[in-house]
Amino acid sequence: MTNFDTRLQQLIDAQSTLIARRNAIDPERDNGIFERYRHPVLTAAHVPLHWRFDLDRRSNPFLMERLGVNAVFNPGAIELDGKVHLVCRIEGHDRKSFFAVAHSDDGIDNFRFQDRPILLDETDDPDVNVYDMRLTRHEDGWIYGLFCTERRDPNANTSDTSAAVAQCGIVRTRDLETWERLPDLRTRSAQQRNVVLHPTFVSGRYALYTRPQDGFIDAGSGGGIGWATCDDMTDARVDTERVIDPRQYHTIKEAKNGQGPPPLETTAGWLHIAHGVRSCAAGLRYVCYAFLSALDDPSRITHRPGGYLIAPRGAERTGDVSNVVFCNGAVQRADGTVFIYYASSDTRIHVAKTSIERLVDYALNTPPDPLTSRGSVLQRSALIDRNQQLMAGSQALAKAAI
Ligand code: M1P
Repeated sequence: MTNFDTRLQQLIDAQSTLIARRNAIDPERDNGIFERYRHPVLTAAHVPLHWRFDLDRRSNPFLMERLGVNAVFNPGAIELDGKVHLVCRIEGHDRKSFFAVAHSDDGIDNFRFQDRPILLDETDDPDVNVYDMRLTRHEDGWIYGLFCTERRDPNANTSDTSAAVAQCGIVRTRDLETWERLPDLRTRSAQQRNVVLHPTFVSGRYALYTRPQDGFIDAGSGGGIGWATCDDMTDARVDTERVIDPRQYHTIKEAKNGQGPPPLETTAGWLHIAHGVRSCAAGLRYVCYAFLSALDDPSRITHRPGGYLIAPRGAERTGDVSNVVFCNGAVQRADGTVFIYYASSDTRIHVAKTSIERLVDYALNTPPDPLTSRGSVLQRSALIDRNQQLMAGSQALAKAAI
């Protein structure tokens, strides 16, 4: 065997072992709300070898990775034909992101990338970078993918090579194989990210969660999760955006926030997963949180459990952009199981398993953020008082006071 053959076999074996590895719930991180798994479900190392290496021994005798993959993260998620499909954000060594579909039978193990990356059609204003697709199975029969399209800011000085404008790109598909590009969403806001299509018509119109913002990074005077409606997704324009979930001082969403996946329909209301961002000495910290809105009016928030639902833990804390968890994909299966796909530190994808019943309980019964330290102590004292009464009558419960 030549070095080339030996290396190729090693690469194939390592990737096969990685893909076949069974994941397991991590018992040390049990909070009753969801289960985390020990290993990420997708990483850069899962990307097929023939997407990265030139496999021709004549042109690549050292079997080098010619088109490296830096990260696989922020997937949209959907169940199709009984399998869980993730439309992942893949970022190459060149910093460009693109989309590719991976699927798994059970939503936890053996995610494999399909065919080849998605080659999106362009609009008249070509995208420079695309990322973070939200997949919505709409009641009109289409699966829509709303994503961020980023281009250089046309008004930036020549010397400014980082100013960008983010807007919402739109595609639709029926099978995750053929994608029809539609015109970008038009709003009155300078920038848009994290735009998500609601799965049902609301008063006969398409409804969108938006995230108006002034600048590329800063929400500025904008920010918050907005609500807008439009008549037609093939020419999507909104006149007004109303902020339904604003940023708030000294909370997990102080700097900015954004809707995650399309909300899940439950008997108690629409269950939303979103991300909130705050500033700290280490930079921006991204966590996921949840809220519930009314079934008959998804823009009316009825319950706001305080604090975060998912924050980065352990190895999740580090990566390309550390201290980040971000979720734009979740799948609700027929038996009520919910898989929340979240990425850590803009580097890899994890799954958390829960159920609709548990998420609804969480949303209905987790107290709201009291907004002050004193309020927080009063809230916790009330819990302690109730528990002490219970513990006084139960030896088993009394052991909890260790
Ligand atoms: O780097 C963290 C996240 O930053 C952006 O999120 P937001 O629009 O809320 O600022 C996005 O670029 C997202 O992809 C990224 O994970």
